[in-house]
Amino acid sequence: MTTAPAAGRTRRRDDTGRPWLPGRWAAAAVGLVAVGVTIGLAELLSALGVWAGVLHAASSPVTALGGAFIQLTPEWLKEFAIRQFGQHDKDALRVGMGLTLVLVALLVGLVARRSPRTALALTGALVAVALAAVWTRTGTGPADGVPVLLGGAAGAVLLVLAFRRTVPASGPGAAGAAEQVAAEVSPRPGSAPVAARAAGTDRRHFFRVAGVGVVAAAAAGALARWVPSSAAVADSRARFRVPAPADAQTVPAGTSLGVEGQQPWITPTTDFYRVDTAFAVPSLTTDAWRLQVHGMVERPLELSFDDLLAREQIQRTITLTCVSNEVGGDLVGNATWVGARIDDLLAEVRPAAGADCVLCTSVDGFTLTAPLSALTDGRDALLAVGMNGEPLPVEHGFPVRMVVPGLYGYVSACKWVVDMKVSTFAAETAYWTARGWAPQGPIRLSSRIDVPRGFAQYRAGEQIVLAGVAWAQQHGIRAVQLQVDDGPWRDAELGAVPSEDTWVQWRWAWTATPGLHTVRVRAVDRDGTVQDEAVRPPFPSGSTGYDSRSITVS
Ligand SMILES: Nc1nc2c(c(=O)[nH]1)N[C@H]1C(S)=C(S)[C@@H](COP(=O)(O)O)O[C@H]1N2
Ligand SMILES: [Mo]
Repeated sequence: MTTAPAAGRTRRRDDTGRPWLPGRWAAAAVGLVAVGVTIGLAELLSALGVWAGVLHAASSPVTALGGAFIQLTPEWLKEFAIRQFGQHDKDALRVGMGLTLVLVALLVGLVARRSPRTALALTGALVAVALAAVWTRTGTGPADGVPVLLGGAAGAVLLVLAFRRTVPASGPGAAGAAEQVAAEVSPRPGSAPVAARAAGTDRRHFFRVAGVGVVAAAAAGALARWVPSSAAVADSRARFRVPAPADAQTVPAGTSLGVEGQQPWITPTTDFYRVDTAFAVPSLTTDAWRLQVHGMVERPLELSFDDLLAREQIQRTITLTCVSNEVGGDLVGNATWVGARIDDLLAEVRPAAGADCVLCTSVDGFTLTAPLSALTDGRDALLAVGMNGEPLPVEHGFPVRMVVPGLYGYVSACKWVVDMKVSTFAAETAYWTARGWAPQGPIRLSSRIDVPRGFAQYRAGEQIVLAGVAWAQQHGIRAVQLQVDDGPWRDAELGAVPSEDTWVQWRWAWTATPGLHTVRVRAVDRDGTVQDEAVRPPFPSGSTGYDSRSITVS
């Protein structure tokens, strides 16, 4: 304890004896501990924040710095890294980043030995760099800087506590500390017992602080990993680039009719409906993902994510539909998926005769039974890794989900899929079928009015434009028809589509006569089947009935 301010600048000692100065290695190690505490705490706070849904994944300094580094790396260096390290270019990045941090941390400790203030300034600079990385990631906000700031504060406190004894109680800090060092090398004769005692106290303090720091950093780091690893998943997702498909469907011009208020033909990923039983979104990284394909098969197999990517990737636009969608509802969306064909995969494992279903299990235990025929009849059933040009969002099944045209999601679209067991409907029940939903779930022919949204008022003589979508996955839409009151059914204009597996936009213009009218919509598929008019609820096999609007013309 510095009980009396030092009198002279050259003899900066007090009556407790000369302050003990940690050795270089000890100092460097404490620098490591301080940076460890900073990163450990920041990672923990970030993981908790992401888990609680209040922070962005890039609030993690490691994620943010990695992202910033990749972004700032010049193209030639990236190419070099990919050439040198191939698949492991991200590991090389991680090792490089880790080494850099270790070096900076050692430097902080060494500097702190001489000048704690400079070390603090260095820590501040490190925090500033991490903050810049966090805040330049797309989607982050001011709050995402909190983990780094608090982590940095903790690291700074540790440095101050550890090196406090060598900070002069008064006088110019850095210069004073340097003088202390100078003074230390020529110990005052005769003060040895006191000095030894004081030095012992200081040393104990120093190592106690360092020890607490090590434990804190390790605990924070371990906890951060243990917090359902959404940060790790976000990191895994950020590092995955959807492969260029070997076979990409061409989408014709004119899919969108461009009516104001109409939903876009491709549903933006952020607007895509989400339905699942997952309370907390499962955390599965590409590294951890494995798919078991087994059951009634000749050659069971296991796929890693790399194995999956090594298979031919195809790109298809497919409209997904939830069986719970009400007439006119929005539990339906159209997206462009990239993935590997499921029929090829099943052909390789060779299902046994008599098998008629595939029990698909998600990493969180959700199950569904998909008809084996739908997965092997040549339709574009996919193990998808990409959605609208991006890796699957975590809530839509990252890293791998199923997409099967023509079947409702509850019997086909297993998200976070890790297990496919070829079996029989007689032997299996799945999550929803156990609750009474139909074992077979073909999507019902349906249509919807998007414009106008609800009750609408128009003036007599004004042209009223109605618009919406219709879908009949695996069958295709031949016509969409509209009926005013009890009048004849009239054909709407249809948008272009690349296949029968997507919804079709429609548009119909009508010049109104005064009065209150009801307009109804129905679709006809390519087989000539007319949409079912009977009103049915979604349970147990999908809603039916016509969507309609009341329109007042005055
Ligand atoms: N693991 C898992 N996959 C699942 C579900 C689920 O609850 N858990 N729900 C299914 C249902 S009912 C539908 S409609 C679709 C919805 O997919 P989306 O959330 O990506 O729109 O996912 C299907 N896959
Ligand atoms: Mo669903």
